[in-house]
Amino acid sequence: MQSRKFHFDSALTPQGWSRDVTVSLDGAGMITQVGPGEGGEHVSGIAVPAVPNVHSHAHQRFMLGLAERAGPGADSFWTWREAMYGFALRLSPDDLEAVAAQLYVEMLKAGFSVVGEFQYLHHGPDGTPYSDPAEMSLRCFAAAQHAGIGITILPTLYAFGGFGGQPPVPGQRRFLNHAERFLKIVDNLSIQARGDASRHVGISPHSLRAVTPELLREVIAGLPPDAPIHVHVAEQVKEVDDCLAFCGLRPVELLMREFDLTDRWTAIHATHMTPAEMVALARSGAIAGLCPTTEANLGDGIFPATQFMGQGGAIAIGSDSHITVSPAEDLRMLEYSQRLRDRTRNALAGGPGQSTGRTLYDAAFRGGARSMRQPVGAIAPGCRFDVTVLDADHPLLAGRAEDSALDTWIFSGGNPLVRDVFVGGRHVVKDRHHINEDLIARNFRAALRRLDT
Ligand code: NGQ
Ligand code: ZN
Repeated sequence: MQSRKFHFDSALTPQGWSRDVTVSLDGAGMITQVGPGEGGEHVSGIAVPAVPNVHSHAHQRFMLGLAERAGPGADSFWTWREAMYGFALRLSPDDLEAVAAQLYVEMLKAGFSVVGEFQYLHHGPDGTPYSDPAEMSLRCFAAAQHAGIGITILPTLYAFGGFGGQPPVPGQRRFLNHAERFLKIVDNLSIQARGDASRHVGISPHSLRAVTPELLREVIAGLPPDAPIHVHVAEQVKEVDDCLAFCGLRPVELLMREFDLTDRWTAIHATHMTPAEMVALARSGAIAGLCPTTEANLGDGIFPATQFMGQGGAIAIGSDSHITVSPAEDLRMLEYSQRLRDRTRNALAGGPGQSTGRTLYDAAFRGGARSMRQPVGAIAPGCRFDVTVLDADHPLLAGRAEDSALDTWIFSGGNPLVRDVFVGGRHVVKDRHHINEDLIARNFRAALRRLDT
């Protein structure tokens, strides 16, 4: 690619909102300069840094709308999980690639530019590894490339069925690895990511139910020292109770006793914490990877966001099971959970007079960039040009600018206000259309027909 320039009427930069901004890019899609004045290609609308989607299980997108019917007994997270395992056993590599590509198109159209793929469907349906044990994760790379989204692949380390190394259940057979084969997966992915700025590799120990601290330490010792680590923790009350019964500690306490958490770590959910755990997690620098629409859908509970952010804790957002795919909706759900719990308004705004949407949006793109460990998260020199452009001509944005435009986007229902999205300087969503959306949708429909949903 050539070096280029884009001109925006309005843009959110680290210095705040600026009018008439020209952004220069190098041939690799990295920002070299941001300054006042006109020049280059004019893109109409309001430019904001695109948000990373730090927690995705792409395979779950294909059960969308198929788990919302009351079961014979009481429904819970755990009955949903049984149903999800049933769906997960049916996907072939081609199916996963088709489902993930469609999902990634939807993410881009909603304003996300990077996905953290927490990928645990490693082996064939009977549990036999593919000839390349990284096959399924490589399909996520292929889907991301086709869609043009940045990806931090987080192959999942999964070995056990419960705290203390309990045996896995048959429904988990596609997920399981020992340290050696797992590190082979990481290596094979790293080879494919080398020299590609839109790909990055980390790991995701599934949870302290699925790995022991000893196994995880062995794997971490085989990784580059700054590879990101994402782990589910304390999502459900039953998980907290089982952890207490196993070792007398709660999951976040156990995680922090066993590992020295830093901003290399993202704690997914961390819903159920005591005030002391919450303060310790916030001070560790670890990012809380929140998935508010999935957490609501699965009946997890309410994350203590006012307290955690009040302690300076970093957050990021993820669409997780993809029951909804929208940064605006996840941020709105996060704010509403606090309002409903506390019977207040503007619960997460930074302070008097500050915009709630702006506080949340800043937190999500900054925390998201750290969690993904990719050079994104600001319209500033040295960052990748990952930018979401809101449609200033949309009737809902008439008379709205800057923070009020962000608040309107986040509180109005979201996605229709996103007009253009750039990833690494590539214009992947143009006037609400993704550049490959027809072909990707055709492949997705064919996969759903094969899967007979
Ligand atoms: C997952 N999903 O791994 O997809 C989990 C459910 C589990 C969410 N936690 C399975 N939202 O936690 O064991
Ligand atoms: Zn998850």
